[in-house]
Amino acid sequence: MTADASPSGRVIRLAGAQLGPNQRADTRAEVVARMIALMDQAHAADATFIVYPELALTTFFPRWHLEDRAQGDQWFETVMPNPDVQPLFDRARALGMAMNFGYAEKTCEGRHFNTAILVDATGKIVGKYRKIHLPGHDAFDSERSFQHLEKYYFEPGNLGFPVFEAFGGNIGMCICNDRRWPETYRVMGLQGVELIVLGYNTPSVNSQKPEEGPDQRMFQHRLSLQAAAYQNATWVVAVAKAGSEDGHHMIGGSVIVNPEGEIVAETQTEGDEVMLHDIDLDACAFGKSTIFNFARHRRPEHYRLITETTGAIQPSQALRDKLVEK
Ligand code: CDT
Repeated sequence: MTADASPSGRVIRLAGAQLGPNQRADTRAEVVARMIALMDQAHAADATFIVYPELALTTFFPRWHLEDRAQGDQWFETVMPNPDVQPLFDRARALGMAMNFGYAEKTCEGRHFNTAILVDATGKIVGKYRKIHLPGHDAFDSERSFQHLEKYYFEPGNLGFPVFEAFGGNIGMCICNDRRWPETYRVMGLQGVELIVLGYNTPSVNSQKPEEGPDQRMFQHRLSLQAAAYQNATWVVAVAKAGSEDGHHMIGGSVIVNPEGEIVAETQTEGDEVMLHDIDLDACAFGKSTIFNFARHRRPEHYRLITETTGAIQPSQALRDKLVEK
């Protein structure tokens, strides 16, 4: 789906590059070749910024429990770019294409993160984000119909939710499950974010609730993104890795959401597919200066619980007294 070009001066022609499934046996070289093919399509359509999914280079490996955790390092990158990924960087630079993609990162200190990077049109990494909201569990769980071991393979990100001045605007990143948490977007909203890019791998069934299937998952996916875009007056671009990886199905439904919360582009398949839109960054200004003018309307003195507590606490008179402004 393509939308009309905007008359504004700060317009990015953006391509969301949904990936179909990466099987466990697929090599990095095979996946990178598909990513390059999508980049070529995006370039032919005049896009200058391409967004790929979470853990784009591999299968969604947290579904696989390896007794020996260290064996999981086969799915991690220790250097970026590395020889497997260099062809993608080379093609991006040759085409003058900026990009964002996710990968499993192992640092030189041996720490493991679920990471996304922002790369400018010269091939320079200008931004990095490490996933903060890690869903799932940290040990094999026989009660689930399949595993989701992000807490086993990764530690929570340590870079906060940074916003980068890039491509003429304020650009932020988050990853998959982060998109379900309002805090993710508001912290970036408070840095004036105008475009949030994210990738996801979302199983189409809840492993703990079989009646929660693809329709409900798609509804909650869109609900989260559309609410966040509207409430922070920002563009949000969400790109799936979709389809069936070794028999494990994931939803598609990659979307571009405008600052009014409306979906303006959406993929139609569960395979490799490019969606396009002209992202007018100036379209954020109205919401940011009116109903969501944070400086004018926010009341952080009443939001203390958000940073002072993690889990919900029981209401009590003592708590109510504590929350009253004195
Ligand atoms: N990759 C990822 O974060 N997926 C989660 C699955 C949630 S169920 C454990 C998501 O929020 O889509």
